[in-house]
Amino acid sequence: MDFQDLVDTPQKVKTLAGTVAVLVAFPIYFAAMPSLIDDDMIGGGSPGLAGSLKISFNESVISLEESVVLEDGETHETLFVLITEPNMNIGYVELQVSCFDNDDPGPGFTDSVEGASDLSELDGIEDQTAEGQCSGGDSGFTMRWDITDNYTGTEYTEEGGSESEIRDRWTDGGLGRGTWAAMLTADVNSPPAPVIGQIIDSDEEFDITWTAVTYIVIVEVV
Ligand SMILES: [Ca+2]
Ligand SMILES: [Ca+2]
Repeated sequence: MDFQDLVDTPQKVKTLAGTVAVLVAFPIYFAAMPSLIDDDMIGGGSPGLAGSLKISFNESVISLEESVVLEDGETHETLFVLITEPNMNIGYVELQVSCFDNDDPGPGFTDSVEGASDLSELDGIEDQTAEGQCSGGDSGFTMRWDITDNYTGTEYTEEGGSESEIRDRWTDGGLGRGTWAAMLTADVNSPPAPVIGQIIDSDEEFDITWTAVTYIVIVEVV
């Protein structure tokens, strides 16, 4: 195929002209618009612009604590209204309920607690249920919702990415603002016949902690 074949119809002539125009326009475009080019596309030789990117997270923790004493079968609704600064993302939200049943006359009648979230006010976040024994150590239960996928808050460095890609990755998508609610139900166990002179276990105290870890992404050239 020679040049004549390329230009033997009006359509081919137009296509060829378009191709040449793009080839000419591109270097001018990049020369005129350096601010549109990602720093790491410029390559070596530009101190302060090229190199690895360090991604870190400036965290703020928002928390709410309350305690409640419940009898057997009694329920308690706990509420956590989460409002963030406009530029903050939510990494994750945790609900921790702890208890320690130490008011039985002897072993074998450990209290427990059940929990069910009600996130009907929050779009796009799944409800959870959990339960746990009040038996010391790792007692009660914890629910956790990851609002930003894979968020740990751990600093890292990256080669070859762009800042906008990184900022797109570290976002909560606007989820999680509003009222977080959960219902607790106590299961209090005590010996069927009270031992004379001993205290009967009739209730249990629950410590409730809501925690939201929020962050701002910081991207630096290193
Ligand atoms: Ca008990
Ligand atoms: Ca108890």
